[in-house]
Amino acid sequence: MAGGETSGGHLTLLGVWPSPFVIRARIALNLKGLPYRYAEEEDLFGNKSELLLSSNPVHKKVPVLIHGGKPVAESRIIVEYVDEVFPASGPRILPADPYDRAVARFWAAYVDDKLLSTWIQVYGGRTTEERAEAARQVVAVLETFERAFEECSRGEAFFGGERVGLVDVVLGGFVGWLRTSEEMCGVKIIDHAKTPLLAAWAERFCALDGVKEVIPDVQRLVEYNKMRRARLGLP
Ligand SMILES: N[C@@H](CCC(=O)N[C@@H](CS)C(=O)NCC(=O)O)C(=O)O
Repeated sequence: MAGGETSGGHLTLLGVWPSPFVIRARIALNLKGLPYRYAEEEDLFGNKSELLLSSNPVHKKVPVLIHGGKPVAESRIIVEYVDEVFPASGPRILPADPYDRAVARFWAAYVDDKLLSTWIQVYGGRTTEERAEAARQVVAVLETFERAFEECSRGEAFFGGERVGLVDVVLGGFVGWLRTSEEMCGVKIIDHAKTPLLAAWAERFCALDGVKEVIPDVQRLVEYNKMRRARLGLP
């Protein structure tokens, strides 16, 4: 099926390339091997497209997946949606066992509740010291993920075990940004000495087909962050 056509109609993803939320939705679609049209919002912070405003009138944020004309918003919901709607396409992202599924959802939520809220100051903190302090706090959050990896992976390559699962996709969307921390504030966040399992996981995950194409290059993200900071009047 070409041009985004699937059994329930065309798939279109509205996004912007640097967004960790969009990246996770793209990873899920890619890993499932689903054809979709990717539509980049040209001016997300100045002039949102009519399609975005009408598809996600509550949050007005990307990503939005439009399936056969019906919008699905919120990245984690999109990841779960494509896995549920296309169970036979590609590998399953959600575990079959209800307890394992609950655990995966717990850690996926922790990415947004804790990692994102801590990291946001690395991105938007006022001074280099504020940003470096936020980066040190992110390292502490990753130490928690190091322990979670040990528990969830059961000695295999991914949080999902032998195969990529929900936590891999949700955390994986952030890896590009976590890798830019050293250039942004002088503190390395993905640190082989402090979180060796996670550092090895990040390399393994980013080398996968369907993932490597959508994780942005560090220098491109650094330049993007400089541009956003200038627009926000941050030094
Ligand atoms: N909880 C949302 C967050 C999405 C989000 O924050 N998207 C940002 C781009 S990274 C956005 O669209 N921002 C536009 C705005 O704030 O107006 C999700 O998981 O999809």
